[in-house]
Amino acid sequence: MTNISQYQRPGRLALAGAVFLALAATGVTAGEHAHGADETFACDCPEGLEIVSAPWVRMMPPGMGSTAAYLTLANHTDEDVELVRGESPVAGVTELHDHVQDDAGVMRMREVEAITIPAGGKTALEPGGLHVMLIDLHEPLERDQRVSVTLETAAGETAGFEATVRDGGGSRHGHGSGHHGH
Ligand SMILES: [Cu+2]
Repeated sequence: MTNISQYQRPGRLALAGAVFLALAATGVTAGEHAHGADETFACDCPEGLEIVSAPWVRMMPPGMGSTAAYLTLANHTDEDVELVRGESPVAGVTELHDHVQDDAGVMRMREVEAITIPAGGKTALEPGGLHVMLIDLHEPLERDQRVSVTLETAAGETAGFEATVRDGGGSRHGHGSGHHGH
């Protein structure tokens, strides 16, 4: 456990620290595996819900006050799971967003009331589509920083995980295209 300080500023995020401890305890190293759609990643998730892609947060240029988190969730239960809320200690406001095409054919993001993970299915949060919007960042995020994110279901259960800050590649539109309305 000597490496916590590499990822967390001491004393800053008790919740993030707790999640990190949980990650370490399970022996899962999230963020190291980009392959394998059915590989699972550490999550303090409700029964039947799993994270099946490495959660990540887009590294933004200096001065950008918001960014987004991405991951793929699998629902192994026989009922749809609806995510209705998000929270992160790094952001003043956390929202669930999607991208939709406007009348002029331009993709714009907007807040959605829920993100559904269908029974027996998967839902991908990825650039250009669904995402967890992190708004009013308290401090600029640093590359490889681990960001604690908690999602809440309509049933009031929570899915807590850590996402690693990394570059988004830049080839796909989305949060890198400068249309932030926040
Ligand atoms: Cu957004």
